[in-house]
Amino acid sequence: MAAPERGNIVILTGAGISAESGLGTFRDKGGIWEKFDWQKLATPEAFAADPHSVHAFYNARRDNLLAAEPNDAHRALAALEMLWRGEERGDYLLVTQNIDDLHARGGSMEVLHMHGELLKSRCNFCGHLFEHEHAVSARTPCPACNKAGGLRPHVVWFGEMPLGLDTIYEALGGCDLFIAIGTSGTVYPAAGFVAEAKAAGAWTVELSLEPGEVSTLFDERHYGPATKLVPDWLGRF
Ligand code: BJW
Repeated sequence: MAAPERGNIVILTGAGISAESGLGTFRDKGGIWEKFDWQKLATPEAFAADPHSVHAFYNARRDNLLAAEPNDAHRALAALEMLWRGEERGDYLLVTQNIDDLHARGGSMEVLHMHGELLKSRCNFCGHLFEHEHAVSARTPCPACNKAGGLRPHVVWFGEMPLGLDTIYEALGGCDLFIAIGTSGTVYPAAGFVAEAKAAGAWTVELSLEPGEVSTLFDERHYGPATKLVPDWLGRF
C-alpha cells in the first residue's frame, strides 16, 4: 500500500515545522522547555500564582513571532490544500499544535489551532476573545469590559482541554491519509491521533527531523529538515 492520491487528509503539525523560521521547538536540545520551566509558565496554576512571569514569557514569544516568516514547509502545505480543495480530491484538515500564525501567513486557508493562538488573548471576566500584537500585562484592561487583571493568553496549558477536538476526532474517524510533521509525539491527546487514524484505516506518515515517541505507529517515516522534506514528499501529488 502507499499514500492515496485522493481521499480525506488530516495533517498534524508541531513546533518542528516552524523551527527553520526561527521559532524554537520545546523538547530539542536548547529548546524552550530546557530554558524555561513549563510548570512555572504553562499551567493555569502557574498563571494564577505569577501572571507577571507568564505574560512576560508570552510577550517575548509574540515579539519573536512578529519577526519570523513562514518557510517552504508552510508554503508546501498551503499548495497541497489548494490542490486538494481545487480538484475536490477529498476533505482536508490542517491541525496545528503551534500557536504561531505561520500557516496562515504561508497561505493556508483553514487552520485548526488545537493549542490556541499567540496573537489572541481572552478575558477571564467576560470571555471576550480578541486579536492583538502588543504586549499584555496583569494591568492591561479588557477592550470589552474594561476590567484589568483578567486577560490571559489564548493558549492551551497543561491540564486544559485542547480546542476543536470534536472536529478533529470526526476527521480522524474518516481519514484516508494522516501526516504528522515536526512533532515529538510527546503531548496528548495530539500524540494519540496517529492511532485513531490507523484505526480508521488511514495511511500514516511521519515527517520530522528524527523519530518521535510514537514513530513505530507510522506506515511511512522520513527524517530531515521540514523545509526540504515536506515540499519533497508532497511533490508526489
Ligand atoms: C524538526 C525540525 C526541523 C526540529 N524540521 N522537524 C501522562 C500520560 C499521558 C498524558 C498525560 C500525562 N500527564 C498529563 C498528561 C496530559 C498532558 C500531556 O500530554 N503531558 C505529557 C507531557 C505527558 N496533556 C495535556 O495536559 C493537554 N490537555 C489534556 O490532556 O486535556 C485533557 C484531555 C483528556 C482526554 C482527551 C482530551 C483531552 C494539553 C496540552 C497542552 C500543551 N501545551 C503546550 C504549550 C502551548 C502554549 C505554548 O506554546 O506555550 O503546547 S506544551 C508544548 O508541547 C506546546 C506544543 O504544542 C506541544 C507539543 O510539542 P511539539 O510540537 O511536538 O514540539 P517538540 O519540541 O516536542 O517536538 C518538536 C519536533 O520537531 C521534534 O520531534 C524534532 O525532531 C522536530 N524538529 N527541528 C523538522 N527543522
